[in-house]
Amino acid sequence: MSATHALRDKWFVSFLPLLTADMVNTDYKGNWQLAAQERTQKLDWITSVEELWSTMNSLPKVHQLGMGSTLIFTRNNKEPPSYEAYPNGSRIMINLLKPPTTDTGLELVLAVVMGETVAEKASDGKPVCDVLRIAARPSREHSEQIRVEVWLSDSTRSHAVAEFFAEAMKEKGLAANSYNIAEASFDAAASSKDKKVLTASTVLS
Ligand code: MGP
Repeated sequence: MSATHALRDKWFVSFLPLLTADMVNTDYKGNWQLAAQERTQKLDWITSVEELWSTMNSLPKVHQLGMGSTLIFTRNNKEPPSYEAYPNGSRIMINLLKPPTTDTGLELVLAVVMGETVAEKASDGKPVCDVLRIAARPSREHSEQIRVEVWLSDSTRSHAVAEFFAEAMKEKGLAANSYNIAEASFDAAASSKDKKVLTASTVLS
């Protein structure tokens, strides 16, 4: 057996099948958190780098998970991953538009968040990225697009973390037109209006 490389924290992997507003309203009286809690499928813990990649290799590709479903990684499984559980938080949306960025970009985000490079480089060693949510988001232009959301417990770190991702993706050599990065708040009403899109160039300026 080769040595295993323990992660600083363990991460819990779960899967949330499509949850529409109609389903939440009809079956759960509009309570999204309750709906998510009941419908989430618990998969496994990840405690080492090796387990991260073996888990990723054993899971179906994001596009095969089913329309509207989400793969979720939660640090220490400490909070149910809902906006409500992150009152001081924010999220960074990373849209990976086309292959090969859909694979290499996803691997990069997983590695730097769980390997804590983001914490070291963008938040003074404090781990603020607590949730990763991955979903297929096909569009007419990009049929294989996936979206990776990184949820932060501390919104004051949001810009530095977004900048770090932009820089890391550039360094990795991913084509500038194959992804975009945006910061957003958790304010449900504002979330769609309030997305601040940062292209690779604006985030680095
Ligand atoms: P989504 O699956 O994150 O996708 O949420 P989408 O369509 O990109 O939504 P966006 O608003 O993030 O751009 C689909 C919908 O489910 C949201 O618009 C909310 O109505 C609801 N929803 C999702 N989450 C993660 C939460 C949550 O944590 N709390 C509550 N109350 N509603 C949520």
